[in-house]
Amino acid sequence: MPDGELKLVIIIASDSDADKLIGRMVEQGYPATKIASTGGFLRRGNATILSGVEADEVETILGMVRQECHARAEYLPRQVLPVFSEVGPYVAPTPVRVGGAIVFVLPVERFEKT
Ligand code: 2BA
Repeated sequence: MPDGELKLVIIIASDSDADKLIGRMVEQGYPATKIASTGGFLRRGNATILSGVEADEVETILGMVRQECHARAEYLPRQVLPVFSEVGPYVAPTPVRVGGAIVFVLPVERFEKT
């Protein structure tokens, strides 16, 4: 990896979106590692992608994330949601954001490849 300023991009996405995204990243020559993960709120499987890139490549990756990971609302019974577990017999489904992506961009202090 070249000596410019490095960033670690961490992307949390649904499994299906992450598969499409990682396919595109690798096709376009960006390094990527996919880790199986689980959302703390919904307890559903999702995927975390790690990509160490030059600072000026971050926007390109974010563009791919926006194209491949679309948020939508899913209506879930309140009983399955941890914050609404103490409700009465009638419970209206609650909209929850699913899909889309959560992205963190971190500075990389040091990178070594042995
Ligand atoms: P989960 O924790 O399973 O959350 C799934 C979705 O449920 C969230 O979508 C959000 O719309 C909703 N949600 C989460 N906590 C909630 C709460 N206390 N009350 C009401 N609704 C709540 P996203 O925000 O798109 O997050 C998708 C996944 O990204 C999360 O799955 C989690 O795995 C990760 N994530 C989101 N924000 C994070 C953060 N600040 N740090 C680390 N991971 C994060």
